[in-house]
Amino acid sequence: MVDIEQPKQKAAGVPAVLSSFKFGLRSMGPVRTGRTFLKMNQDRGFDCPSCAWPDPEHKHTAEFCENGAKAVAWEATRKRVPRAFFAENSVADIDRISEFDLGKLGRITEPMLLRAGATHYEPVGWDEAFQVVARHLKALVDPNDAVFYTSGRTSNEAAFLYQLFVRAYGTNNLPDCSNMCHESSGTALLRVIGSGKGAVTLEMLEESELIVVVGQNPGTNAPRMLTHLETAKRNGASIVAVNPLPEPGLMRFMNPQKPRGLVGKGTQLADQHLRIRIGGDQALFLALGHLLLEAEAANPGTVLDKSFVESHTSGFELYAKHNTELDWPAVEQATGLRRAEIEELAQRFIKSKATVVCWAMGLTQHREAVATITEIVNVLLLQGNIGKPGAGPCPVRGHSNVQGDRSMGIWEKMPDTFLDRLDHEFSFTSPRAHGIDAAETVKRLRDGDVRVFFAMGGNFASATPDTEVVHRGLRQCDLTVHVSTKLNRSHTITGREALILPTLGRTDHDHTAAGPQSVSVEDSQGAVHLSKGNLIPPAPELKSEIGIVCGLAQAVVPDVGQIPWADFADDYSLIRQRIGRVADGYENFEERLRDGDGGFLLAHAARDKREFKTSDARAQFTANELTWLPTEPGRLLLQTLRSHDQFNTTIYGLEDRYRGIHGTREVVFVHPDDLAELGLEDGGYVDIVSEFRGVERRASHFRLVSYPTARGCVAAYYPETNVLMSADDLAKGSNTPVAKGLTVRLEPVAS
Ligand SMILES: Nc1nc2c(c(=O)[nH]1)N[C@H]1C(S)=C(S)[C@@H](COP(=O)(O)OP(=O)(O)OC[C@H]3O[C@@H](n4cnc5c(=O)[nH]c(N)nc54)[C@H](O)[C@@H]3O)O[C@H]1N2
Ligand SMILES: Nc1nc2c(c(=O)[nH]1)N[C@H]1C(S)=C(S)[C@@H](COP(=O)(O)OP(=O)(O)OC[C@H]3O[C@@H](n4cnc5c(=O)[nH]c(N)nc54)[C@H](O)[C@@H]3O)O[C@H]1N2
Ligand SMILES: [Mo]
Repeated sequence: MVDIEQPKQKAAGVPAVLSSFKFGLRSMGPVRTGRTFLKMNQDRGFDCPSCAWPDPEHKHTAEFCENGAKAVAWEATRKRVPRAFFAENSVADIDRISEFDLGKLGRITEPMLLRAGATHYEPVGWDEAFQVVARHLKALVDPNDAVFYTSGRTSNEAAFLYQLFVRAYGTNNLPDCSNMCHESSGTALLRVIGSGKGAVTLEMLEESELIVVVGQNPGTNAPRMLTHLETAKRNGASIVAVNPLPEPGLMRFMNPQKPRGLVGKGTQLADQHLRIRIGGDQALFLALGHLLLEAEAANPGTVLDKSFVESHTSGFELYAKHNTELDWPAVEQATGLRRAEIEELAQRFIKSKATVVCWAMGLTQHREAVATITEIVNVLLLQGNIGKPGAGPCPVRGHSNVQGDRSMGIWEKMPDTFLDRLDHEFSFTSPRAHGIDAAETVKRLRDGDVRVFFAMGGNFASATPDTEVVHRGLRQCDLTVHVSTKLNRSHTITGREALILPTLGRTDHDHTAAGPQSVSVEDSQGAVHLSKGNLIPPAPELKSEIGIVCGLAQAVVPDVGQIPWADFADDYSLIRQRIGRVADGYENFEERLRDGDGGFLLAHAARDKREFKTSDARAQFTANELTWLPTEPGRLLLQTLRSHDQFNTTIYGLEDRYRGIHGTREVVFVHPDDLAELGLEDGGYVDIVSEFRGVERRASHFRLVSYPTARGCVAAYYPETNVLMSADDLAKGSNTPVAKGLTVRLEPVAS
């Protein structure tokens, strides 16, 4: 039943614990629920397949959260999609099932093939499945007509072999979910601090005096982060939320890991909330930098870390000159904030000796995301807030191993230094021409220029912009292949031929001819550790992602280089030995895992030694022009975001408890004054119409929800709103599809 109520004032607590167990019991039953939840994020257990937030040394008890528990229960379900399902339902029938209901069908257990001209998938043996892929790939004159996508759950070992296979085949077409996620962070940070990775560890975060959480909803998307924010708070930190929405997780938190967090009022987390207008962050940080410079000029030697600026940075003079004048009216318009609010935040920066800025999709999925992130780094550099306890830039990654996949070479433009080592290690020559990213793949699909589309996990058909265009493009492929744990939309939008290759998940026990195997992952803060599933797999013949890649490689590129695919399939430590000789920072991988009792922290020059691997070995100040998103009357800025009951395109349920939404996802959150101004009413229905470069795109029939969002800003859930995005609307420099800050209008329709 649809029910809309007031948004919650606080997050987690008893409802979160109950919700985890309810979902667990429903999917797994009592024994499996206990067995699974107790092994999560534990020493010698499996890594939670949900978000990339780190675990404190992997030694604590029950470090799990409601949404991690849902991710696990979703994967560890007892349900299986039976053979009969595919015999009874044509692909067109399955395509009519919603993403939510597809996920509920259960785990897939055997390879399924859709033959050319057929209407139904049919079971097929592994060898035949590999031969189908080989037949298509070998027939291509140009390997670049094939595309190999990766989602961020793939383990280090599987990712490493997968990119090796793709490069041995002859292309760098390795787009990944990161292209749509933190690519802007990587691009910006690499440019200004010489590493694309965040420069803050868990311990550093807890020592911070000021933590600014910008464009991120940790209460839903990285719930375990709240525990660490709470600790930092107890250590004296102030916490500031910069967000168009008053996200309950940030406002008040009841720690479900602690008895006193289950009852009572919880911890007040945010000391200040700046209800920023969508796309106003660059203006905000420009203003903060301006205020810091002004305060330093008024009281020299009290605000900036002059010695850090002089010895470790370049570009300060230019930046300071550029930022002496500030157009306050423009800043207020851009941010929707009052000058006094910005000045209050500036005072917090001035007072703090150690500041961390965290961010996620609210910053990265904007046209000017790269400039915005470099603007944040400007402010951090002014006070020397990098490479010391309690300080630094902290992008919070999404998928549990998205950062590790990059370290392993999943990137369409991996540097030659990596490729040289790869070639040397395996005695072949990998291509040097850059491949295509996710946005470019969408464009190639649109132009009918992709022949084979292969996906290692994920749900490309739903996660990408311009849904109709992507679907049309996928249907024009000769072959589409998906390595997956469960059914999703990407399996029903098929090429002329299509394969579904089922695989083991993180929670499944992986036993090869050489015995039980573990894989490894790298979290958001650069900690690497082993992960080992403990549940009996859904079917005995199910292969791991590693087994699948090795099988494919033996069918497609058996003679390229010297690559012992069969040995790799049996013994994953052999893969780690090779990773240790190829991947940056992973030297002596296997030994360090052993010595570190299953985990270790990767080095990060800027974080550990204030060394910056930029062209002049200094961190870079950048002078950016003020950018923001003006709108015409009657137009609003739309952000597409996650509910509390989904993992990306996987829908766990129709509840967005913290925001007061029950039983539906087709809602659009609008400020009450905007509703009044537009002559719309809470509870009424509208079509959302986007207008990019004069082209209209429509998402039909959304219920209006009056909500305390920033003025002029509306929000609706992803992926239902991906139909509104354009494949040409991309972040400058990173090519990330713009998913926040779309110009839209709301057209009333009959309910
Ligand atoms: N349970 C669960 N966990 C997840 C995921 C999931 O779907 N479910 N997804 C995983 C993945 S892949 C990722 S990338 C992360 C995503 O984690 P988040 O980035 O937290 O995800 P979103 O829901 O996109 O939330 C964007 C936040 O930014 C705010 N925002 C939007 N526009 C702006 C803006 O212009 N300025 C500012 N300052 N704020 C803005 C929104 O109000 C919202 O709070 O979570 C990961 N973890
Ligand atoms: N409008 C809009 N679009 C967005 C975003 C947004 O905020 N707004 N966010 C973007 C972001 S941040 C991201 S990361 C992308 C996500 O894009 P993807 O990573 O492509 O999408 P997911 O929904 O995470 O993929 C889920 C599927 O992965 C498969 N899967 C799950 N576990 C495993 C496993 O262990 N192995 C394998 N092989 N498969 C598995 C399951 O079949 C499941 O259906 O979407 C992007 N798209
Ligand atoms: Mo993501």
